[in-house]
Amino acid sequence: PKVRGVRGITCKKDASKGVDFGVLDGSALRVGIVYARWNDTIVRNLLKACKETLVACKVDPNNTVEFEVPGSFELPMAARYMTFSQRVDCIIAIGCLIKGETSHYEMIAQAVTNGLMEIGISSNIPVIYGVLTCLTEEQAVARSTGDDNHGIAWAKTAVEMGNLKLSQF
Ligand code: DLZ
Repeated sequence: PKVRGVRGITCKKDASKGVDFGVLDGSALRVGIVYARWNDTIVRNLLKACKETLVACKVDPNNTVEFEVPGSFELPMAARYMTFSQRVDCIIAIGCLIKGETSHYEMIAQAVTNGLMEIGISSNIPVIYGVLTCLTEEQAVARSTGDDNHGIAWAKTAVEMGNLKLSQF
């Protein structure tokens, strides 16, 4: 099936795995990225794929700004700081939570998920949920490397949502 996307771009829907984003043009966008240092190797791979995809979608690297924070729990606060300036059209929050032996993981995952959604809704700036929540390190590696590197989809989602935001004003 075909569905109408933002600004008349037609996107193909792939029933098996989310959405084919079609041709994305992010040349008008200012993009914020916040990322966590915990699980650094994983996060760096996600960040790299994300930034490469933004460029492939014509986002000008001079129109991006990055904040680094210690862990995923700090991502919502950093995203909130980024919204204050109103100088970004979308924000991508990148982190990786890997389950340990206690309930800490569930607590942080829930707080971060709710926090990021709340910041997007309250600021009118779309916040892309780029946090891997994995049971094992192997799961995290699989989702941060190769064609299944989730940073690719997060960048495309940011461009689509940023354009949607711009089209509302
Ligand atoms: C403390 C902690 C733990 C145990 N695990 C992770 C993790 O897997 N991924 C992550 O991004 N951060 C982790 N953190 C750090 C917290 O996110 C946070 O930085 C600290 O609790 C300080 O607020």
